[in-house]
Amino acid sequence: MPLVRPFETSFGRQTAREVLLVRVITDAGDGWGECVAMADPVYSSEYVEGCADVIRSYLAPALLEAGTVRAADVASVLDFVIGHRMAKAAVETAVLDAQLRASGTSFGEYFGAVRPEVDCGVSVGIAPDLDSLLAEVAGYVEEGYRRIKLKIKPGWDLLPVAAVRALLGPEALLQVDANTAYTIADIDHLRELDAFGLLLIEQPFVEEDIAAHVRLARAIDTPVCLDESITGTRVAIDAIERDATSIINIKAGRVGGYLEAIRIHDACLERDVPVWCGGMLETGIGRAANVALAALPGFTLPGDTSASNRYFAEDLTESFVLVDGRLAVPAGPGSGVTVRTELVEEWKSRPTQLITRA
Ligand code: NPQ
Ligand code: MG
Repeated sequence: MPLVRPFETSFGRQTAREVLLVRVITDAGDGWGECVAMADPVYSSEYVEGCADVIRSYLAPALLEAGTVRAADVASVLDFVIGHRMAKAAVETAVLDAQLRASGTSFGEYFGAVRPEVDCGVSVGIAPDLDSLLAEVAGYVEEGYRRIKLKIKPGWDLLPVAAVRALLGPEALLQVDANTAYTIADIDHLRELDAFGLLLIEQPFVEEDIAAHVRLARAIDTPVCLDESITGTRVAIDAIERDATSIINIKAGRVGGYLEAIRIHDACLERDVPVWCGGMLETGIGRAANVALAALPGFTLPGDTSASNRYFAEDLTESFVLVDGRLAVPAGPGSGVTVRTELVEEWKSRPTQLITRA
C-alpha cells in the first residue's frame, strides 16, 4: 500500500507498506490478523517473506493439527517454534477475531477496555530539512493529535527537537524515538535533550543492550522508554527492575500477540509503570486491535495509534478518523471492522495460499 508521504527513520526510508494478512477459516466463522513485520529485516529480524514462510511451514500446520483451539491456546500450540513473534501474533489475532466474532464480543470487551475512545499521538519521520518538518508537525497539530513523536538519529536530533518545541510551546507533549541509532559514547550528547522537556526518549541503543539503557537512565532526566528491547513480559519486568526503562511502548506484534501485550500491561500497571500503544503502520485491521488495547487502564499516555489518513489514502477497512485527537474503540464483534475483501483481492501481490489440514 502506498504511503501518503515517505516515512524516514534511523533504519531507512519507506514509501510503501507491504502488508501480510492472515485469514483463518473456521467452522464458527472467519477471522483476520495483520502481521506487523516490514518487507525487510531492518526494524526486527522478522520480515514479510520470513513470516509467510514460518506460518506456511510451521505455525499453520501446527494449529490445524491441534484441531479445536481457542485464542488462549494458540501461544502454547505455537510455542515449539522459537521466536517469530510477529508471525505468531498475526495467527493468534486471526483466531481471536474469529472466536470473538462468533461469540459477539468485541476486542475491547475481551481485553478489558475501560474507555470508549483513546488519545492519539503521531510519529513524525526524519524530514529533508527543518522547514518541512515544522510544516508537517503544524499539520498534525491542526488535525488535533495530542502528542508528537519525532524520529531522531545522530545528526538529526537537537536542532529539530528545539525547533519543534519552539513551535509547540512548553506544555505540548513531545517525545523522541531513536530506533537504536546511538551508542553509549553518545550519552553526554543525549543529555542535551533534557533542555526540551521531553516526555521520553525511546530506544536509543540496540535492543539486546539493557545495561546501556540503565547507564543512560542514570545520566539523564528525560525518562527512557524501551520499544525494540521488550520482547515479552519477562524482559519487561527485568528492564523495569533494573531501572533501564520507566515507561514502556507496547506493540502486540513485537511481543507475540495481544494476550502477551495484556500481560505486559498488567505487570506495568502493578509496578506503576505507564505504558502506551506503539504502531507499525498498520492498516485498519491491525489498527482496530491496537485501539482496543490502548483502551486498557494502564495506557495513560497517547499512543502511535494515528488515524488511517496519517499513512494511507485508502484503508483496507472503514477509515479510522480522528475526532478531538481521539479514535473510537470499535464496538462490534471481534476487531469490529469489516475487511474490504474486494480491495484486498485487487491489491494483493501474489495468489492466496490456502493451508489446510493434512
Ligand atoms: C517505532 N513505528 O515506534 C515504529 C517503527 C517503524 C510509528 O514510529 C514500515 C513498517 C515502516 C513498520 C517505520 C512508528 C515502519 C515501521 C517505523 C515501523 O519504532
Ligand atoms: Mg519505536
